[in-house]
Amino acid sequence: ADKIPASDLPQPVKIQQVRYTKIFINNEWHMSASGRTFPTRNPATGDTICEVQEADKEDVDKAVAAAKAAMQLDSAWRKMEPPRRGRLLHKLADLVERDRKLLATLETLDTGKPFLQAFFTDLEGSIKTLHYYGGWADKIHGKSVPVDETFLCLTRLEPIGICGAIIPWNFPLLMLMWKLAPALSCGNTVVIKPAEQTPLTALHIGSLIKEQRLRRTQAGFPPGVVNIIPGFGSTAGAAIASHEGIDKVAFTGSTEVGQLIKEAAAKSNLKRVTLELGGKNPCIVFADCDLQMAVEEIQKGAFYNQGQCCTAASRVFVQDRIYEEFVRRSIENAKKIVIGDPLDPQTTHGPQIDQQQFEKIIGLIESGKKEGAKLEYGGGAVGEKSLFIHPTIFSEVKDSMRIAKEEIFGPVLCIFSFKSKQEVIERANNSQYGLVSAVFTKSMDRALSVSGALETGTVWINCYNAMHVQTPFGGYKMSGNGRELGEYALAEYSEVKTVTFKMNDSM
Ligand code: TXE
Repeated sequence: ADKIPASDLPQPVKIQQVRYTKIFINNEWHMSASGRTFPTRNPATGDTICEVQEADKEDVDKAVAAAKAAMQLDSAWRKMEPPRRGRLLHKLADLVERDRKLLATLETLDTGKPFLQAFFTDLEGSIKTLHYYGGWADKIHGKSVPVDETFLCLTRLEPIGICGAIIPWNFPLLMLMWKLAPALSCGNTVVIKPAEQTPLTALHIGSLIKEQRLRRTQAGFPPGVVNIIPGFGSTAGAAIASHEGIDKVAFTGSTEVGQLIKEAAAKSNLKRVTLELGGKNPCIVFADCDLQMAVEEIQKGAFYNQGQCCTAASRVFVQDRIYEEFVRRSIENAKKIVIGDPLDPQTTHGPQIDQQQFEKIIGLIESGKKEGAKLEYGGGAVGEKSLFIHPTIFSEVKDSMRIAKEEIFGPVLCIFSFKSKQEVIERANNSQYGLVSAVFTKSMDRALSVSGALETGTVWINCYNAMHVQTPFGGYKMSGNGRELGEYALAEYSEVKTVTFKMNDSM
């Protein structure tokens, strides 16, 4: 967005009334079985945007029945040629592109994230994910495996079946696409639960699936392939995790709920589980780095999306020789952040998602002050009765403090100082989490040796939040199980079957 002249920047669209607020099953819109609805709110204003039908167990059962019927061996979906599955994903990407401004506006209203970030990151990433897995659909194949001359062994990759997806509120559309696109590419059917705070973009995707189907020239996804059920975690979400008819569940959210989901999966039908959970991500800034670049990249990492990222740069270890200068420049850089109405293209920092998250973050900021970290910038709410929090910088943070150990999920940058490489690797790895890390240095030898030692699923060198749909993403330790994105995600949505032929006529 920095390179585009201001007059050419996309503008949010005016939304008088949100059109899609019901439960999407079998390519049709449904009222909730209980008759209940729930409000979805704009975190920037506190206003209710609209009421949404509230799915519960009964609605999940209906969605699973639809997804199961669509998965029968003789169904249109099972018999569809793989290239056609790919074309449907590409076509869906085109419809998302067509509605890009509308979707980015809905995302901004529902999450409070700045519109241009929604437009350039969430929407760009969603479209790329659909195209990428559209490309894979006809390239997912097994092997022939040499055993001995009396047998011929083949492996086949088959869909797992009905895949549940439980989505968080920080990147509602993007996290949905990370699950929907590989699941469909591999030939599965899906039951998706968006977060209760942010159901609107997911429901708009339901309308695009339905529209695709209605076009006479090109049949779309058959009914039941994609089902979207807005509702709460402890009801609809829990019903997915423990459902006997669901074969796999993919979850992004808190580590605590990730544990509940794995437990429910184990106690029900041992469904496959992939989890993308919290992080407490270390960044290591060596004295020989490009300092200004490190300051800017790390600050984006810490404050992007109001700090509500599982990848947030949350433990920044700076070598003692450049420590003071790093802190000084970080404060200067933070002054450039523009807090305001997320729909205004100038705004770079919006509100937190809801009161609960707001209070958790303020509580952690207060704990930092009490435990003796040095508050360098920000440190509290912006005004009264709002969900906005000032980007906050603490220096002199000690490893034992709560802000050093707990995932804050808010705009708080914690700066630590270190002396040696050995020491900093041990401290960086001293966490239950292991999602991402970053190393800033001009020495490639050091970058390689440190990246080898860090216990995280991703290591960024001289960059931050450099996400690509082609590369796998996921966590070590309690940051999760399995990988999303890239070729690796295909394995998370496929079963491998060995087919062995006896050859009675061997030479
Ligand atoms: O997450 P939840 P919350 C972290 C972050 C944040 C904390 C709490 O630290 O402060 O989690 O956020 C559904 N069975 N992350 O409470 O509850 C819920 O409806 C099945 C990290 O919002 O984990 C929503 O769809 N599902 C993160 C989804 O889980 C359940 C993103 C996530 O909500 C459920 C979000 C249950 N019992 C929060 N309970 C990341 N990794 O990016 C809730 N859900």
